[in-house]
Amino acid sequence: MAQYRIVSGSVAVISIQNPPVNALSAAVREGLLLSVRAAASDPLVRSVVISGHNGPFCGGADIKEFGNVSHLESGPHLVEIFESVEALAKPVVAAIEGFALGGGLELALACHYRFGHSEARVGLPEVSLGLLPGAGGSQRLPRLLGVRAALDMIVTGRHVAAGEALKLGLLDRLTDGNTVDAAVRFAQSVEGKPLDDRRLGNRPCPPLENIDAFFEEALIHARGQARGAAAPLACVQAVRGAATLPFLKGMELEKRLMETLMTSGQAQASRYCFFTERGAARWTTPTGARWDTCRARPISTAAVIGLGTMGRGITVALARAGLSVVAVETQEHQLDQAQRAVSRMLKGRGGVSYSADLQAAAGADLVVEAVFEDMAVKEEIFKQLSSVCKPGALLASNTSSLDIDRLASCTLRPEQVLGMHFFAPAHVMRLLEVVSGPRTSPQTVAAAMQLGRRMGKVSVAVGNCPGFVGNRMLKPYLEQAYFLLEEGASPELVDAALEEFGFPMGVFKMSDLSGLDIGWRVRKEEGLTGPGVSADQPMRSRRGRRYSPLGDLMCEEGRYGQKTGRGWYLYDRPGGRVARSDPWLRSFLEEYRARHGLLARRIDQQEVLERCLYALINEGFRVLEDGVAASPQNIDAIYVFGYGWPKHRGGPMFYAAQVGLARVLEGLEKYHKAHPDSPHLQPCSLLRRLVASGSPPIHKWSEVVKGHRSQL
Ligand code: 3H9
Repeated sequence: MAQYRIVSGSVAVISIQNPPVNALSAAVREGLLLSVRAAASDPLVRSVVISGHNGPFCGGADIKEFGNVSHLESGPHLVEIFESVEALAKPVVAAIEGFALGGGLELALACHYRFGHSEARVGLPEVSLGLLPGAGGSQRLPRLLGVRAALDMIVTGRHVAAGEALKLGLLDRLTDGNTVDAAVRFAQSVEGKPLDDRRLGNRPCPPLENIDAFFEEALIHARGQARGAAAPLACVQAVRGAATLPFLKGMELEKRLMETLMTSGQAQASRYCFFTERGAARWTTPTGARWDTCRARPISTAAVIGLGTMGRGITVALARAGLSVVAVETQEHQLDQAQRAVSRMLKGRGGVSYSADLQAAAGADLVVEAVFEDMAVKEEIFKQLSSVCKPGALLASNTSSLDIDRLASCTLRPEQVLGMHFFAPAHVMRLLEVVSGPRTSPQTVAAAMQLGRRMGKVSVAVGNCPGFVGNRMLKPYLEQAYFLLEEGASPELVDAALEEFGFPMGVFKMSDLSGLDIGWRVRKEEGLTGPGVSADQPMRSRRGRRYSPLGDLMCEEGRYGQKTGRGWYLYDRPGGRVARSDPWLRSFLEEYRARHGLLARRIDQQEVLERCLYALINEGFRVLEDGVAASPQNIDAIYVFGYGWPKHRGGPMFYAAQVGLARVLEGLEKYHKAHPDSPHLQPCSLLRRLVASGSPPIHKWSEVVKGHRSQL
């Protein structure tokens, strides 16, 4: 809806009313158009102010309508409304508080003047929904800012703070006071003034030299960043239209491009990610119980134990969220280094104190243990924390795979023990797995979930099992990648297939980055490594299933990845980042295959994708079956925000649904038949049952999962 009132005798104030973000739903569009017409025809009205009701200006088109063509098409179209706004013969001023995003900013661009609150932000984030600014934004913004600045905003979708927007010329004025009042006063001051030059649709785009070369380069750059996503490329094309075509022709191009994107699988996947991210915070158990209503104890002080890379990042994330943090590291040398690194990351901001003594954690509301991934060391720390910390304090471990319940058993407060699995670098990565053990209380989980939100994380509540959700699913994916090397693939081939799919990094580059020694240490602890020469434990088999010792052999050669300058790839120095193919590796693999009587065969990209991704997806179904994740949406949030799964492919479970569950099942059956000693390829029973019940859409899977035990 839109509210319409006349103030100061001559100013029509139209305010968009659709909480919480004033999205442009069909009813709002209807109201807006009627209000604009009313302002046009009322002789008393000499100027117009458009604002958002109760705070934010407008969060753009109503994303909930996108999946439903009949909703989208009911009511007037945004393009038509914005044309009437721009064409109005009376000055129209946008009064922007909070945010003007997507269609919201496009509306402001159709206005003749833009007034902003100093804390407002503006942007065209359509690209992250797999779209482009499709209500004139791709044509009006370049006319206002010039091609370079407009292209940057449109292709990245970034939010621009008011100060920068003023400098760019996107906002005409800022105020610290009441934006609507200021806009009304301003509107009165420009009543009767000529408007032609204020109409962006009338203006040519500021000229640009070497236009062809500029857009050629922009396309190459966007292609490099887009990792297979169509929207950034369409954004470049649309902006090119703004720079080279008359306004109306440019609008036609924008419309054509938008129509293609809007109905694409990529936009559907990106939209799904938008709601998945928000849904994770709502946090329901697989049985449908809601815990987000739980009263959680507020957390204002925290202690971080262990200041390696993870501990430092966690300290920064907590301090940035406004907590007062005690950072504890018992090794003096490491403490000094960490203190310098954390101060640098926090850019001198306070809130962190340092200590070499665990006693310093005594007063904290929450302790996050981030020491070395070693059960015995962690158990000892939890024992000490149990007696050192104040009674209500929550004790969290940043373990990436160890048993939370075992840690809880070392304390006298098992209901206050949980896992908070951060992802490196912890102050940057959005994902937080909040791990609930069998004895963790809902209040404890709720406190961690709320804290995650304060840190700007996508927090997902998960159950306790080795690797929790993310790393548990990663294991079969990695395993298949190793098997593919044994069978004839190269790291380059496997990585290329995964990068073309959209991952920022293939699996082998990723292992080089995180360090091959980490998995090696875990496998050693599990008793999996070693020569395995006995008859019941041959080299390539462990506990009756296929095993690839390739990673172990690499570590024995001292090839730990980037940190040693050599891993699956070669780097120019230890710690180097640029991966080059290594001829050594090729002969290493050839010798390995010869030693084990393996015949290298030609492996294509499709097999790489199917083997790696289907194995991962299959484990995802097992995770659902075991009740370790509450929903397929939660699994997808974990993969998109923690593991680089491309947003335009929605997440592994969404991808499985998009490929077709029957096809995934068929693929797994085929590969399991060819590799019967690889149990991760054996289709899980939930997948079979879903296919048997006609492959229902993803939001209905819970009906088939129902009845299973929940670990949440
Ligand atoms: C567009 O405009 C296309 C046009 O170019 C052309 C069309 C032809 N619609 O994020 P929050 C819901 S595309 C519907 O938690 P915050 C959201 O789901 C659009 N619903 O709040 C949530 O609901 P629930 C371009 C929306 O304060 C609730 O509002 N615009 C929309 O942390 C609160 O959201 C964008 O891409 C929407 N547009 O952040 C902006 N936006 O409570 C997308 C939000 O049921 N939105 N909801 O879970 C955002 O980035 C953030 O929501 C915003 C507020 C920054 C606005």
